[in-house]
Amino acid sequence: MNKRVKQDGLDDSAVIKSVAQELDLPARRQFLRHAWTLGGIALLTGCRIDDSDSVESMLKMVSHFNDKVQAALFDPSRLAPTYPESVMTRPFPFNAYYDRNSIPNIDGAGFKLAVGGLVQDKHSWTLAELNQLPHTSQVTRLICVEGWSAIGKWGGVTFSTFLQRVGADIRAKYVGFKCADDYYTSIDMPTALHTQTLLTLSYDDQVLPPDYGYPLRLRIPTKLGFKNPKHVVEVFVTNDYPGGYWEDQGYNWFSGS
Ligand SMILES: Nc1nc2c(c(=O)[nH]1)N[C@H]1C(S)=C(S)[C@@H](COP(=O)(O)O)O[C@H]1N2
Ligand SMILES: [Mo]
Repeated sequence: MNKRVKQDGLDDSAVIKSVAQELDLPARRQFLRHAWTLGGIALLTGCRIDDSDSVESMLKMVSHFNDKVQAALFDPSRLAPTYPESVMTRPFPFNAYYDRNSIPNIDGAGFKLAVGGLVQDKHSWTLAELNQLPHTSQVTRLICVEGWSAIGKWGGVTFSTFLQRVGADIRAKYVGFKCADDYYTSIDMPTALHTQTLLTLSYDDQVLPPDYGYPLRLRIPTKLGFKNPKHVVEVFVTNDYPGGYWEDQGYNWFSGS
């Protein structure tokens, strides 16, 4: 990830501590065991991630972690902490592999979400159709591996509801996402079906702004920020490992709890 300064003034250990404190004891132990994937590797390794040497060593560490072990430990009933709106981070940080000038400019009126792979119904969804599905919202923390975190409010459709509507084969291993920029990522099916995984259409009760992924992003509070794709244009269900933009450069694929 590119060089940047932390955006919300929190220091690394404060981030780790405050997340850990939200958890009850068994979950906290679990969290602390996995903290280097959850809270940003820098937090535990003491690697500064603003110079390329330590990014290298960080990536090496990450690649030792076994996705299968993490998947086996995954408990779909474990919830990410939620917060009152009063502690939302304002302004909420923008992050992407490019700067603000390059945010994709998407025409919502013509927008369609493509749906592919192991699903019964492959019709593309307009925003109006998506807005007709039942909506919910969450105030959760987005944790970026670069060493910052922020609390925001996202609204939209519980992703499992959407998967049900399209007749997804939930025995499949992966759900993949393609974005309007060159970004892509993928998640395991248990995470796709997790109750807090949200097909997001709004931020802070407003139409999702371009910064945060207009018109559609996946919000997955049990995963690191880079597994929360913005500007999603296609969802597909597959048994073939789809990888991801950062995952294919060495970042741990599971990256979550
Ligand atoms: N399409 C797309 N989605 C993306 C990214 C990106 O560059 N492009 N960056 C990821 C990373 S690394 C983070 S931390 C979050 C940042 O989300 P935010 O801009 O809403 O804070 O988006 C993720 N989703
Ligand atoms: Mo990130």
